[in-house]
Amino acid sequence: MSYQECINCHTKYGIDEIVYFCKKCGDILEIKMDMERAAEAVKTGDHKKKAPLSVWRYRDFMPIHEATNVVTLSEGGTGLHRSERLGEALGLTNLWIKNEGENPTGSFKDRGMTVGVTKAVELGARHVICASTGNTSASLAAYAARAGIRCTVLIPSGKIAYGKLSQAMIHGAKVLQVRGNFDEALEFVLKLAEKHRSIYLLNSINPFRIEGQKSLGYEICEQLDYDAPDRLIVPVGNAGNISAIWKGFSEFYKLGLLNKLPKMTGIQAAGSAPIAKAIKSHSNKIVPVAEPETVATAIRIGAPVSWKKALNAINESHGTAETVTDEEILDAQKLLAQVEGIFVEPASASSIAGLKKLVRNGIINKNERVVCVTTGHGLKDPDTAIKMSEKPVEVDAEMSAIENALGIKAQVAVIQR
Ligand code: AN7
Repeated sequence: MSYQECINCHTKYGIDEIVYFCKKCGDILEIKMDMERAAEAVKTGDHKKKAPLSVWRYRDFMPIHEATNVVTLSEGGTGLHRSERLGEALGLTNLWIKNEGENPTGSFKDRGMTVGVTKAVELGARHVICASTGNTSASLAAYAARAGIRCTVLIPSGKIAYGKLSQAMIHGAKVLQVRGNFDEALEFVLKLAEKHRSIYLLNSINPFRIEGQKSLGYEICEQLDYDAPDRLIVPVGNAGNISAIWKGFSEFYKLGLLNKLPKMTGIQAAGSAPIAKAIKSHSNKIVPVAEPETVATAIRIGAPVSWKKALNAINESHGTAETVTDEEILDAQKLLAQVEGIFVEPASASSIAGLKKLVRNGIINKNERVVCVTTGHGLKDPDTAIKMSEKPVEVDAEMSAIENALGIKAQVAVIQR
């Protein structure tokens, strides 16, 4: 049987107990997977027979009862794209992009929500809630709609990208725009879920979300034929994803499916980088940022809840963390879109911007096999994309005007017989 365990004092909790923080020490929890069940699945190859590459291919690795119907929109199974042209531009020979924008609501959050909302329904919850910089709310709203349960999302007023807001709204969530930042909104949902026990909390402190997201690590392993990359680069906000991906790789390692582990490398926006600062100063604690600021609104988070898990992932894997400026983020977004055809939102592009900086600084060497995770689709934030791109040229509806605009000479048509 799998169970929940405090990451600090290791107090154990049952898999069907609704508990968000350790009752003894207040720290966050993680799921300890049923290793016997997983090992059996590996031995028989059952997980591969069950489904194509996707979150639920790993059902035997998930803390969900066998009889439960899952709430799914076909998440995971995203592309791992060999990126030769981008690699060349950055001076790398073996670069890959794992593009999480290919998920049903356009971000990696769907991996966590399919498991989190399935668990919510399994526990009998009829109302789910989260605080969000945008993608979590879009995803939760969709999965709650799919499950037919009530959904409330708290978002920072005026600071989330329009695409994400439109998703939460059209899926019928109750959207509360809090006059404050994400960290403040999160404080409220934590208190609300403690006070009103019928409301089930689905922020990434909920360890069932992390279980879904760990499939990102599993999939990369499978897509690389069980030969782990040398390095995994991912944007970091609340730090759930980097922790989840590390959990995925570590579990496959413990199951004997891998013989090495990647260096986990977290990238944060310079204006909201408590984890990168802690890593750079060799500290085992973070100093929260009171007023986080960045164009990458998805990762505008000053007090990441999973900071301890993230520091552990980075340190244990001998990885690192780096900061990038807004300008570097936007340049990377454009570069990726124009040399690889992959359109991602600014927060996602921070992994590419970080890669560029780490290559430049000699931290990453040119032959490392690097996987960059791009976490969310570019259409989430069309305003930013339009602002930084070449403006469309308006032309008269005439051939000569169009040729003029293209800088090609008008030619006299030769009619061939
Ligand atoms: C595109 O939606 O926190 O480090 O509330 O949307 O796991 O928090 C979003 C985070 C990276 C950071 N890239 O992941 C939310 C939210 C994108 C994101 C992150 C987010 P974590």
